[in-house]
Amino acid sequence: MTQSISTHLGAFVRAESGRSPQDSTLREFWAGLSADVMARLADNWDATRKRYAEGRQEHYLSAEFLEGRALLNNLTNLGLVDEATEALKEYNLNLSDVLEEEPDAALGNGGLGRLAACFLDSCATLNLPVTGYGILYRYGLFKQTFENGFQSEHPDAWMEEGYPFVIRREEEQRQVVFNDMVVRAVPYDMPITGYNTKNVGTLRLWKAEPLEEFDYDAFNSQRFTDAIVERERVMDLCRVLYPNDTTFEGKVLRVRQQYFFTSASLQEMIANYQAHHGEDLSDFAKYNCIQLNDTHPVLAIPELMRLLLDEHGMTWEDAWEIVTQTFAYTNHTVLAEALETWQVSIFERLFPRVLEIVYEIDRRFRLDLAERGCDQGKIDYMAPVSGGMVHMAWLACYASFSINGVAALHTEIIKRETLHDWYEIWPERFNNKTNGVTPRRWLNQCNPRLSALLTELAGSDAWVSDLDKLADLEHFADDPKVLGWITEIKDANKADFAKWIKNRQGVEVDPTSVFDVQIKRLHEYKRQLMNAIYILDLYFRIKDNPEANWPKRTFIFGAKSAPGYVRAKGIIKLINEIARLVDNDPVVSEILTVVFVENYNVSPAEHIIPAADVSEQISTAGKEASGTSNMKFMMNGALTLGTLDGANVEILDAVGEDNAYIFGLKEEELAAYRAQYQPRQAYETVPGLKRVLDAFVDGTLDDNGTGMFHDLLMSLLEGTNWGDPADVYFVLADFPAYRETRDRMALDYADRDAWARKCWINICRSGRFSSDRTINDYAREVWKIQPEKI
Ligand code: CRA
Repeated sequence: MTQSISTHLGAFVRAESGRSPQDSTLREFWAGLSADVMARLADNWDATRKRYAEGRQEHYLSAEFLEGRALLNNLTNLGLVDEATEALKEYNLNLSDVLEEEPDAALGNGGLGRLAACFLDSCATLNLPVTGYGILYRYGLFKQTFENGFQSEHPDAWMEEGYPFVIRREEEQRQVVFNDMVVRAVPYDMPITGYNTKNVGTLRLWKAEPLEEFDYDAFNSQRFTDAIVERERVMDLCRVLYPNDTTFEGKVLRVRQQYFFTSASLQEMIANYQAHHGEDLSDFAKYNCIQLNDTHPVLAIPELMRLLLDEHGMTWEDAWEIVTQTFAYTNHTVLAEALETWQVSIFERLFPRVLEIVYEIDRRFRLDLAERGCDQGKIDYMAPVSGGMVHMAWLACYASFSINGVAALHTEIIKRETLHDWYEIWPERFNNKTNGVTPRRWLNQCNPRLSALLTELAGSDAWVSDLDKLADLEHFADDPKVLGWITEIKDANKADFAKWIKNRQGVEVDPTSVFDVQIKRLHEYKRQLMNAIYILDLYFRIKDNPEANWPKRTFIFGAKSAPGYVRAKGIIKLINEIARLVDNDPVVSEILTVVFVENYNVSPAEHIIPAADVSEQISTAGKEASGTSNMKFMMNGALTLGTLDGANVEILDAVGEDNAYIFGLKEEELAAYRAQYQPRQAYETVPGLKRVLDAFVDGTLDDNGTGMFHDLLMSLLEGTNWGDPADVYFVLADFPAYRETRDRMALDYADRDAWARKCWINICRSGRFSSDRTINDYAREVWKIQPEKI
């Protein structure tokens, strides 16, 4: 199809709305334009799928894909942005208004899910034969509202009104058998377009459906409810994404979800192999590699064994050989509470045969370790099954040929601690793959002003698919004209954000103030609480001395808390209370604004990040495996205010100490510090701290009688009744250094040229943090795949 968008747009919109375009809604224009895009990529998509099916492929198994919106990404990749803009003008519509109609596909919680989405984008752009497999959740991550400052959660029925970017492939359905039910797994495919390429990759999302729509006999004999209940039991499987970030949810339904999508995906891989390479599966690992995105898809290991043994008649030894050459495992966290373990009884109930296989893996593992001379204590600790639990991470480590962490520091920590015993026995399996983010969405699309400048200075847009090219532009750091442009661009982006947030939440922000941003899931280790304490302290300092020359600042937050994570919810309420306190003060509100962006998600991030001056990356050292918003901010010329944690370490390496603001205890210092740490002493002696912390409970701030703020205070000063020490995350310990560094940063902002210079160096040195670099490393070192350009 080569005709311009304007030729067809009216017809596509009519098909969506059943009305003339003049009477159609913006949403119907979005749907019509999206349908046009799908029509345009169909042939290449088909050709790509066929091509990838022939050779060696990588399969990315992930319980989460946080895709966000698709239309702008696809229009950009197909080179259709200008045409779409023109076509919409004929109806007096703006492309940006139409784009805002699209719901976010929020099939993920946070970094891990968004990473999977960035990876697929890079694989498409690099023409790599990679397919993503996940679950078509009917409800994505909950929608967040604030009710009187408290988080409240609402269902996100993201595709209920129709979603043009997935295609149901009825004919490729599979069956997944549980002990207590048999379900149909129906694939819904989402095309993943790449930049400057015809290749179109695939994200395959499985939906669970009953074998029969409902039991007609039951229905006929008036047992309506029985007929419906059975059907709903199956539909429950994919109903909702578990809203936990890192901490894990011990629910049978979650294990069911994991088995459901891994089994369906493996069946497809085997069928595809046999269609192209014959019945004999001996060479399966030659043509297939499977990346396990954390432990959520680890059931694929015993399930592939089961399929090879029971359905394809292989011996244990041959099957195990294939399995151990097929799987690679990525660890995303060192937080103990996130290492999934499941009760044996759950497996027994859902899939006894898989349990039998897990026990056999366990038996052989124990023999293997005994032969290596390990003592019984160590064997019991490392065994896949112990204490009535199946340890998914241990199973992953035993069966995978590659085990990687997601930033250099994180990989060192898993080698030294989390997975140390495995590292001792199989050091060659361990490798680092520092995360990355796609510069298409996170720079080219979300920051058109900066992108235009980069393209102009570089003389082409080649940087969009080769971000290292930005290094060639670094010399402009000494060009005052360019520094002026950088400042103008940032200011224009900040004005856009001001309009957007005013429209969304009615909040007024001053675009000339410093925009200081922390956006990420709400978790104690990420220390949004330390950020809040700083703001409250600043509030008091301004009250003490209103005449001083305080720089104007806007503090921006975006964060969802897991619904059951009470303390995280307390921190949300606290920040909202501080926002109110500041806003109600006639003096301080002239200088500070605190904005908590409601329902933070991928598309709000696209509005926030280009407008940021300061990127808050302040986790307790050693706790944030990588972080990925740190990279997005860097690309958009925000300066990092951070600890030496996760990928911050590598950002600092790239830009140098003059171009980042680093503070706080280092990971290797924490253990010794803990031995003598007395948070109460910090509370008594660090100037200003007592007044701030007392304000939690003395009536300055109101938690509406919930006791939440008292609990926050106690978590810092007393520890908890379940054995945590006081201030587990060293908030009060790092506070003085944080305050000093953050104050200094705000003052530095006044010299806009010097500031712009630092921004520019951050932008030009962000090449290493493109997910293209990460994916090239995986492709070369782990997956052993080559580009297959159609
Ligand atoms: N919560 C880490 O905490 C990391 C992402 C992606 C996380 C982040 O630091 O950037 O993964 N871990 O690697 C995780 O989900 C289950 O563990 C995350 O998103």
